[in-house]
Amino acid sequence: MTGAQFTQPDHIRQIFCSKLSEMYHSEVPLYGALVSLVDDTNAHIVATHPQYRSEAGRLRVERHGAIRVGKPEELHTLRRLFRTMNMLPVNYYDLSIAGVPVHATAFRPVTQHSLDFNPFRVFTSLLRPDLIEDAEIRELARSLLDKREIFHPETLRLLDKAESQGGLDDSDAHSLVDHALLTFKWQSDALVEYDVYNRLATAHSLVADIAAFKGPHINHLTPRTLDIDTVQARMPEKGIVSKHVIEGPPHRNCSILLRQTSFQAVAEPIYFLDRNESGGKKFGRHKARFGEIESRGVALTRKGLTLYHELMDEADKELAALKSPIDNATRQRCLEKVFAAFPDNWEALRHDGLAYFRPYRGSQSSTISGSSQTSFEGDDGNAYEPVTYEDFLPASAAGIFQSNLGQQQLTVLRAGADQDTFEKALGSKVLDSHILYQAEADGSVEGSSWQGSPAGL
Ligand code: OOG
Ligand code: NI
Repeated sequence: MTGAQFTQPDHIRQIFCSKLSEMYHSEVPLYGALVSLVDDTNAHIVATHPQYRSEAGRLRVERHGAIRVGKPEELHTLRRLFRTMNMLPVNYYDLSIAGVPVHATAFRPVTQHSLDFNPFRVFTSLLRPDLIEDAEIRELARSLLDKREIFHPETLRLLDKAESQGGLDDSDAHSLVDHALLTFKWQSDALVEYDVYNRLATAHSLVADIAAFKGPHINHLTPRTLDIDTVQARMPEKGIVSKHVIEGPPHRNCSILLRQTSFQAVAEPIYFLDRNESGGKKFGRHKARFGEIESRGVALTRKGLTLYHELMDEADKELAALKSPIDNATRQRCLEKVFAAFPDNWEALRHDGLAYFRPYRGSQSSTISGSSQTSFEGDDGNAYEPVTYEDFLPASAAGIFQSNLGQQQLTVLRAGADQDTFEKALGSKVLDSHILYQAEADGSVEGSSWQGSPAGL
């Protein structure tokens, strides 16, 4: 078979994303309510702000999702799976900083062409049993994970085939998507008894979420909105209980990085094994799955990120000094005040080297939330536009994890980052998003293909 007969990896990603979203709609109906609120809000903004019109299509399908796996081989196979969809691991995220015993990467398209076609990303965490303080629970989790197989044999066969021939024809591509979805699906039959689940949860509810189940159910999907403040404010109207605060930077004229909020995870029915009754089940509940929304701004350079972290630290200190629980309005007011020190016009951001910009591409203007105008003339006389931030923020991710895992006494060890072990499990290095953004700014990104391996993967 020749390359021309293979299904485009970008197309496989598009099918996978759309089927996953359909599956999640049916599994978590509240996600559907959130998506229609986001679609409504976006439609209103697009109707009143013509600069967004060319991107309305991308907005309707844009999603990111997240899964959490338990053992190195699982992460390794996920890398092979996402590779068939042109999704590569970008950045290493150490969540142990927030007492969450996982480290992570995001699989995503890496070229502008691929991102424009369909920007689907999956934040993928791997459990770090070494951070579980209690040795017995650590071993329990390890032995449960050792015994499970999260991939259908057909998924594994098709991955071998894709790798040996260099691609998949249409029927194999569809079959791969359908079998891969089984891994992401919710399974209400737990792998363990109720008391085993509870023991795992005493180490960390995340340990139970990963090790007590047969598979790494997709735990959220996230549509992108042009007005996150409005969606957050309107969630109660739709009977959606939102997370208390929006994570990330404040609302600005020139949006930076990523702002996120979610609704609280729903308590779903689970049937635990019951060792007293042969074949019997014990009914219980587990909270893991939620819906999230995001709004994306310009990608910041290392210099811009340093300033961002300084200002976030300053705001966090101010907020920590307040006695009362912090509501979203208080948090946003404080952030807006502190972020007055972060330039808020495109040319200043470009001139000061705080954010990434590329030569203006014409009508395909960037979908930067909340900004009235995205293309501009630099003081060198050239036209520019911002490069959208396509990644995640560890502090925000930790906030999202925590709001959905409940307030619990954290007993995990804080051993620091361990990127080497993560990359060994993955079977490759993670890409550095700064290199990708810089290449985009320089106009030097080559189209990525199945065979081509950008940035030396
Ligand atoms: C992942 C949380 C991280 C985000 O948007 O920052 C994430 C998880 O809860 O598994 O998805
Ligand atoms: Ni997320």
